[in-house]
Amino acid sequence: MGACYDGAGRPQRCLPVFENAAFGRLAEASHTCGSPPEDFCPHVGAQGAGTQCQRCDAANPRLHHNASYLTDFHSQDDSTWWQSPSMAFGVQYPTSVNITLRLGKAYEITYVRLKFHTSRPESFAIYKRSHAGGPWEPYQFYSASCQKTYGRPEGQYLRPGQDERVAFCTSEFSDISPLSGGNVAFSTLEGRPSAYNFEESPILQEWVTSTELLISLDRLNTFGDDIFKDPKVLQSYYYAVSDFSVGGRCKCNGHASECGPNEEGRLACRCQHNTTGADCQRCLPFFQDRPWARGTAEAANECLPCNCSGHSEECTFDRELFRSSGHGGRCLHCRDHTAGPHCERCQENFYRWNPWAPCQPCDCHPAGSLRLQCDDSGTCVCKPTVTGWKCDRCLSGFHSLSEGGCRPCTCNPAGSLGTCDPHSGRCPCKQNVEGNLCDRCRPGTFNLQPHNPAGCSSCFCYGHSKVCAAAAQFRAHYILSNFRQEKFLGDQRFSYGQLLTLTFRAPPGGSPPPVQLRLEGAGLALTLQPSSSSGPQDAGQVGEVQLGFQLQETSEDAGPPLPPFHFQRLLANLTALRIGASGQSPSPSGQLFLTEVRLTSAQRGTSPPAPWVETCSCPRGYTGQFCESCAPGYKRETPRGGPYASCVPCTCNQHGTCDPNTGICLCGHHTEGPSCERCLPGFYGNPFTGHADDCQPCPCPGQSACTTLPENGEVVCTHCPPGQRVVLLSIFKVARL
Ligand SMILES: [Ca+2]
Repeated sequence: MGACYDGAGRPQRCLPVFENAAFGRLAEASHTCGSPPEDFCPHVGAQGAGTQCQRCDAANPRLHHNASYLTDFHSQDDSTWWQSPSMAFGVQYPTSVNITLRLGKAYEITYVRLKFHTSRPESFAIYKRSHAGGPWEPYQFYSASCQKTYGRPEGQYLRPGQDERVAFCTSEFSDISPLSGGNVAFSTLEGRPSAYNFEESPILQEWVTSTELLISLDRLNTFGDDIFKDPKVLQSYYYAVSDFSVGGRCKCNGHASECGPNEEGRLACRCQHNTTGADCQRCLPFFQDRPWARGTAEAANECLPCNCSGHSEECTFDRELFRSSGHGGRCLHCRDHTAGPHCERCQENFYRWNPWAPCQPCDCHPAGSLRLQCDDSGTCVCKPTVTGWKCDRCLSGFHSLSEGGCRPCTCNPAGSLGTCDPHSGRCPCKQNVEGNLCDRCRPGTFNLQPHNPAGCSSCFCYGHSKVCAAAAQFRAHYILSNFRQEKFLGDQRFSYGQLLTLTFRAPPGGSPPPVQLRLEGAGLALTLQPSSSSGPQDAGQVGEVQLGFQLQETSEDAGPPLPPFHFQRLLANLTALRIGASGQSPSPSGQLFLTEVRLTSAQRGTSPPAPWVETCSCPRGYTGQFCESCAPGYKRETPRGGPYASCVPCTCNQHGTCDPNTGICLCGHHTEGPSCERCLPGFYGNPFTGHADDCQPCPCPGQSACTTLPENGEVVCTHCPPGQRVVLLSIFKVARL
């Protein structure tokens, strides 16, 4: 019963020692004899003594009978007693004499015993307080007149279903005899059925609990001789108690084996089993895993610590949590970014690799993640177009991460070299392509095509224009070999950027032959390597191998490097096309046969379209689809200089147009000469002023030739017929008008 833990350290029910709780505690009495000093006369027959009166004097240490004698050491032979004033001082019903005993804390009381020095009272009652400051509750009534004095029936029995916390009234101990040494003992549990199941009866546990006891002495027993008011007789009636005992234990609810003064000097249990409070009636703050309960013989019911996983030292009891999980301690203020009733998990939007690791923020990108919570590895769940551990990057092919995720790249596949920049969405363009989406040819180029490494082809226009577009009226056309070479020579501009395909019949196991193509023309030469090869390469089979050469300066390993204009110039006047196989024979087991040469070109028509043919926008002075001609009124700067030569205005003094190739003027207005710089014979005037009437017919007979005299402007006929004279122009002019 004593130790709160067994030899193995397991908790067990423990109780403070059973004691006389009144012993040494000073009781208070409402009335005590001796102030002023008075005589009292014990009854004849008491203790066999004679009728000798004695004196009670509160001021005299040898003659006082104050309340300290109630709870001092009791000796049968030499007893001390407390005594009230006698009936001569008015002590009798309805005046009560009260004795109060404060226990200082809750006790569980087994009995209350009074040993009277005189005879027992006719009526007295015991009251208690269950807790400090509570009401006085009746505990037991002793009376020869229960109904009359206390309004209660006499007897000690309970009706079925009745509250067991009921005070009985009994007459058993109210006789006047014995005249001295009468003993009354009240057993708190006697006559109460649940006493046999005390540990399971909170009602009786409360019934025996008491912090303060009150003995109310209400009516003295007399022989009836007091009615004559004889002072000697009245002095023989008084209350006197030699011992007041209270058997019980300090109430610690099974969780302490000792009681003693606490820090404030108040009596309290020395609580074990993680309990606290004066009566160990609560669990310690961090021991809220299950509800507090009294320790019983079967179960210590010790308080259990909260499980806060080491992240909190504070918790409260949560009934709902206890009901659902069996552990009611809800931890408070979880540290280290933990959460949950036991700080057993990470806070929202935090994670850890294992239960022992510290919680770390997920840091999921707010725009790129579907939610801010990551998994145990810190990996966030990304929106469909987003990637990365924290969803902070766009997937390849997407850009500009924002609230809606990433936007798809919209690069023009023909013009771009890959996917767009994940931040700006800008596409990487091929050499001749521009625009954020690589969907426009740069100035000077046209015909955006996926197979074109530069994206767009350079305008040719014989070097006269930088502005061109795809022509509408051309269709694809293939020049096939029957080994008549001329077909592949001459003007092959329409093959610019297109494929020349060589087909070989290869022996079994043959590898692509190391073939290169050499182009010559316009004083230029160029070597191209195959840009593609195809055909079955299965070992053991005779198959066709096709090698494609892209006729473009940007082709693989084109050498020497040639600007696009010159490459086209070469094609425009192709004089030789040589196919060369270098190195060893492709296979020791057989020969390689060239079976077909196929050149993609274009000719007039509509289908399939050939957008690689240009239509140029020509500057002033040029005309033709490719600016290959001089416009009317223009001539080659170099006569017969060909399409590459510049066109300049005709120099015909505005008397006619000129031949675009030779520049020779077709003169009108009666002029002649390479630049119409002369009047025709028979005409005169100044042809350099540029008017239609610059040259006038000579006013000579038969319209013969004439001339103007430079010194005075006179016109004189130079071929006058014989016998006619010169006529002055001025006169003639007047005459003519
Ligand atoms: Ca005593």
